[in-house]
Amino acid sequence: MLEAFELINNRIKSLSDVEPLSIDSKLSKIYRNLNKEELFIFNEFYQAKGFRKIHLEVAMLGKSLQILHCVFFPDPCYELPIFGADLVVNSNNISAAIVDLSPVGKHLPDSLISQMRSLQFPKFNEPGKLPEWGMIFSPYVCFIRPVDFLEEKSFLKLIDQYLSLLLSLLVRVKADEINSFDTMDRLNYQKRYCSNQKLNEKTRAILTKFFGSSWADEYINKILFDC
Ligand code: BLA
Repeated sequence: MLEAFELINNRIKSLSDVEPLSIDSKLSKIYRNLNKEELFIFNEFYQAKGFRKIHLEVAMLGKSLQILHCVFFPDPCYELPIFGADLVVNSNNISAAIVDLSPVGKHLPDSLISQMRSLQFPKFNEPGKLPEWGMIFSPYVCFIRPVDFLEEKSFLKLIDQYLSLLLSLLVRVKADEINSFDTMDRLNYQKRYCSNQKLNEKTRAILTKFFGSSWADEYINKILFDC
C-alpha cells in the first residue's frame, strides 16, 4: 500500500507544472471515531498540464480495511486516457487490485495501444470478474487478487508502467480547442466514466457503513467522481 502510494506520488511529482488543487481542508484529512473504530481518509488533489484533476486517496477504515484510490482525470482538451487504480487491502491481504488506462473515445489512441501491447503483461492466477458498469475500462484493464508477494510486485510494476505510458503520451499530445467536437466528445466519455463508477456498490457500501448514506453520496458525487 505504502509502496503503491509512493510510486504514484513520485509520478505526480515528476510532472513539470504540477500544482496542488485547493480543496476544503475538511476534505483533505477526514477523521471519524465510530464505536471505537478509527477512520482516516487522506486526500491529495493536484492539477497539471493535461490533467483537470489528479486525486490520490488513502483510506484506513477500522483496523483491517485499507484502500488506495487514484484517478488522473484528463483535461478533455487533450487526447489522454483516464488513469485509475484501486487497491483494497483486507486484514493485510490485497483483496482487489485494479489498474487501467481507460478510453475517452471509442478506443484508446493507436500509439498507446501499440505500447500497451508491447508491455510484458504479467500472468496473474486470480483474475477478477468485472461488473457490468466496468465496460468503461479498456481491454487492458488489470483486475486481480494477487496470490503472493511476487504478484503484488508485478501489479505495482504495472501501475508504474501505465503511468509511465500516460506521461510519455502527455508530452506528445497537443491541446484541442475547448469548444471543439473532440473535446466535447472526450468530456462526454469522462462523464460516462464517472456515472459508471458511481454504480460501484462496493465503494458506496463501505462509505455508507462508516459515514452514513448522505455523506457517502456527497463524497462519491463531489470528491471521487465529479465531472
Ligand atoms: C472493488 N472497491 C472495491 C471493493 C471495495 C471498494 C471494498 C471490493 C473489494 C473486494 O472485492 O475485495 C471500496 N474503493 C473503495 C472505497 C473507495 C475506493 C471505499 O476507491 C474510496 C474511498 N474503483 C475506483 C477506481 C477504480 C475502481 C478508480 O474507485 C478503477 C480504476 C474499481 N473497485 C473497482 C472495481 C472493483 C472495486 C472494478 C470490483 C467491483 C466488483 O467486484 O463488483
